Amino acid sequence: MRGVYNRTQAQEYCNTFGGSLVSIHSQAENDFIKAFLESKIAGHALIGLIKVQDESANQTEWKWLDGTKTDYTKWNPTEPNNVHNIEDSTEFLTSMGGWNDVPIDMSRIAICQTSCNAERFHVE
Ligand SMILES: [Ca+2]
Repeated sequence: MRGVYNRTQAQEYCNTFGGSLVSIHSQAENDFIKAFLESKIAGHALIGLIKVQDESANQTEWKWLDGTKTDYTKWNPTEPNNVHNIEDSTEFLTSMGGWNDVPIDMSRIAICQTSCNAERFHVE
């Protein structure tokens, strides 16, 4: 976790050490992220969930930047609400322990993960 970036910059930063913006696949992982952000006194942070257009189905879907399956979601109540129709990125709101869709250029602290299971979260 480091710095304040928009989504593109955040993912580029995570890529510099072979990682990606974090993906979350269970309540346990979500709880871990919440506790981690609380320990850093961080109110919110970008996670790796992005909205993409599925041309064939003519609809949008949420996908993780690391390519893993979207098998768990933890949207806060009334989210994703796609305010002004431009909310294609996702932030973790620490106080609520859930997610909010935000504009793609929204700058936040980045939470990265690496592919090494034993050292999944890169901390700075
Ligand atoms: Ca929203």
